Amino acid sequence: MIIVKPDAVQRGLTGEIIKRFEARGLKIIGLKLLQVERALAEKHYDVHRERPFFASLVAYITSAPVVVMALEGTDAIAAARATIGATTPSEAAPGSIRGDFGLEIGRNLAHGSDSVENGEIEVANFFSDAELLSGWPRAVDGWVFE
Ligand code: DAT
Ligand code: MG
Repeated sequence: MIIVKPDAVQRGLTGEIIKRFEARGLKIIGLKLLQVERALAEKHYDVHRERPFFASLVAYITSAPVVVMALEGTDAIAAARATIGATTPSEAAPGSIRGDFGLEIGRNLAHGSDSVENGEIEVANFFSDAELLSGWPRAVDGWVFE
């Protein structure tokens, strides 16, 4: 589960960010633009509820539209998180999304689930079953997956 965060959408980086996951071979099974409501934001960031930055995290993710994306593929969690880069953009590797486009932790452009289990929970929080096309036959699959 990927979120192209409000700063990335506002900066016109949505296409650039989607492109990186798509080019890597990850298969898009869900994609939409939405304004995150406060309740959904608090649910999404529930593990951080007791952290001092929780309020600013909720304010940030609800501040403007986001693009959410559900991806499928070999080691999708590890691959997507490497493509996103380290949490603090100023420390993220060049070539990663955060390393190429960001500086501050509170404007770190993209979210990626940290486990398959959390990914499934997050996808269910953001998408209805009807909005997901799991396992659609992509023409290039045989050239991406062995
Ligand atoms: P990631 O987004 O790399 O998975 P995370 O799950 O640890 O990082 O934290 C979620 C978000 O919370 C992160 O993208 C930015 C914010 N955050 C994390 N640690 C923070 C900190 N020490 N100060 C401010 N914001 C923080
Ligand atoms: Mg995280």
